Amino acid sequence: MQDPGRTITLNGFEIHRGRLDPAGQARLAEEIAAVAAAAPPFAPLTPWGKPMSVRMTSAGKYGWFTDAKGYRYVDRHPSGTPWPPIPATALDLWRALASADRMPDCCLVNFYGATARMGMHRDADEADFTWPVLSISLGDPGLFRIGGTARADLTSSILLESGDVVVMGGPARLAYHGIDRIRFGASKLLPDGGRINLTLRVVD
Ligand code: MD3
Ligand code: FE
Repeated sequence: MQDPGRTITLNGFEIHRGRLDPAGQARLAEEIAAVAAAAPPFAPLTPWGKPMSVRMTSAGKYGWFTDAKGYRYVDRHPSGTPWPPIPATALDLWRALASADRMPDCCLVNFYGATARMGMHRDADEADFTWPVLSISLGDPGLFRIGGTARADLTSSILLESGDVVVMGGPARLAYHGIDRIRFGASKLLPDGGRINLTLRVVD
């Protein structure tokens, strides 16, 4: 283990604090700028017709998408172009912390502005829940809320900061989670401020 003092487990979530150093964070932010240039972020419509406050794009074979037809993975950006490749820095973290045997086929990129939030939900649109999900945080801190596998389970909160990496595997893979709010302006990493979260997923 690389720095055992900074790895903690909370409700089955493995949290690697500061796993990406500032140079790695800057490199990944540039790689994401290239993804956003090829596949511009958009605010997807929930099945209820309301735009999400988080803007999103994706990289890899599949991107996550929602509209009136519901939640699903799609193989193109709404513009019709295929999703760009997953950033190398994110794949390196997947190899080191999640699996060396199978690479992810989706990197969902979430952009949080000052008032963006993500309600409590489970990620269950993938085919095989034995693969973990890996999350990387960049920019402003976000207040992450973690529950159990039932919506009514008690929750805990933890602040995710730039460079933190979280692995959700085992029973935690189907736990409820969300982002209550971000601390806008606390980090100088991103030119426009705000928070970016990447989640790497095996979809097929
Ligand atoms: C636990 N994103 O994109 S990352 C999401 O910070 C999502 O943008 C949040 O929830 C964010 O779906 C939280 C942490 C996370 C991601 C996926 C999970 C936790 C998870 C999948 C299963 C269990
Ligand atoms: Fe999620």
